[in-house]
Amino acid sequence: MIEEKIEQKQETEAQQAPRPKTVFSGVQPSGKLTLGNYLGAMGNWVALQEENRCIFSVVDLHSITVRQEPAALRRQTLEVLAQYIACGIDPEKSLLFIQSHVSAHAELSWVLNCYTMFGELSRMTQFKDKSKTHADNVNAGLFTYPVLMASDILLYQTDFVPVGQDQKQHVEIARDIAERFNGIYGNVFTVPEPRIAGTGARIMSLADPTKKMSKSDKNQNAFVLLMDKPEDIMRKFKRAVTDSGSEVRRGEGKHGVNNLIAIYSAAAGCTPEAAEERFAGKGYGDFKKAVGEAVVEVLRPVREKTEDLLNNKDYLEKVYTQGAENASRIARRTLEKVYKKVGFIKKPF
Ligand code: ATP
Ligand code: LTN
Repeated sequence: MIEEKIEQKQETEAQQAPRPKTVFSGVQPSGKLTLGNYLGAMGNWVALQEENRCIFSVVDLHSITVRQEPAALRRQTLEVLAQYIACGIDPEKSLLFIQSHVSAHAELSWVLNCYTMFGELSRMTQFKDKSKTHADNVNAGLFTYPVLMASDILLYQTDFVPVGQDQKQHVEIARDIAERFNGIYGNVFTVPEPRIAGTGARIMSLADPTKKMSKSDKNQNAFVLLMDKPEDIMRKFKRAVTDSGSEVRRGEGKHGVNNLIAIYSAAAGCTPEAAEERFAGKGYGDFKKAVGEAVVEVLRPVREKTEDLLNNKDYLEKVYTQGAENASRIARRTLEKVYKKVGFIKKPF
């Protein structure tokens, strides 16, 4: 009798408990990850694992919108997976998988292509930028990139998408596609919301602080890599472009100092105001050294753990195999619903 009551109580509590929110994000294995990727994306995912259902993918399908060398792509894919774990993403708590292992992404993407307008895609700033930087290869995949990203997000009925500032527009088009589809067929997709990092949301190049820090920059001094050695990190910050002034204080047009203060506060875990106070009366030289040291300390465990994991390929294989199985199961449910809604005959096997 008592047991029954307890069971009943547990059931009611379970019904009343809010559904955990689903979080989805991804990084392209298009090169070596930078401090920008860490502060704008992965570094912020760790805390989300405690209270949400988190799904993180290494989005290799996206990366071939720009030509990749096959052996390097394979290496980088494993390296990104290892770096997810090294940053503190726990495969026991979060689902980690490689995008090309779950065919539903490409399949949903085709359907959603037919619900996305040419004009909408033409307005995407990433497409416009990449068409300029890769003028010799403006392929259709580069154009429909946001549709594949919408598919990634919508397949898992995602509530939140934690990304850097540059990806906000892509999450917004995913919302528009979801709302359009739901408007025609009823509630098929959860409409996702972007979650943009605070101070780390847009880390700028150390060589030209008016440009985003990007792993595909030709200038090696423009970015800090997660795998850079401490002496390289210190050298890159020492050379970082600042402004003509001398005060460590943010200000309009002070792109270099603004960026270094953002990096320092994100790495040292303080507010930009506290960073300014800490360096009041100090020169740029001392400040740049302190920024370098703070970054070295944040990245040291990530680099060491990544190196360990890359020596344990069996473990990584286990993680991505299990991840692909679990992700496929969830993704298939949404894909079947979509196929049914648009009028496809149920698959016989
Ligand atoms: P690429 O240079 O090849 O276009 P990328 O360095 O921009 O790549 P992505 O794989 O496209 O990296 O981005 C992965 C995540 O990192 C995204 O959430 C993106 O918003 C974030 N991110 C990338 N660069 C920065 C940056 N400079 N500052 C903050 N966040 C960033
Ligand atoms: N386009 C993203 C990577 C990405 C992504 C996603 C991020 C692909 N699919 C889904 C969040 C959710 C980028 O960072 N360049």
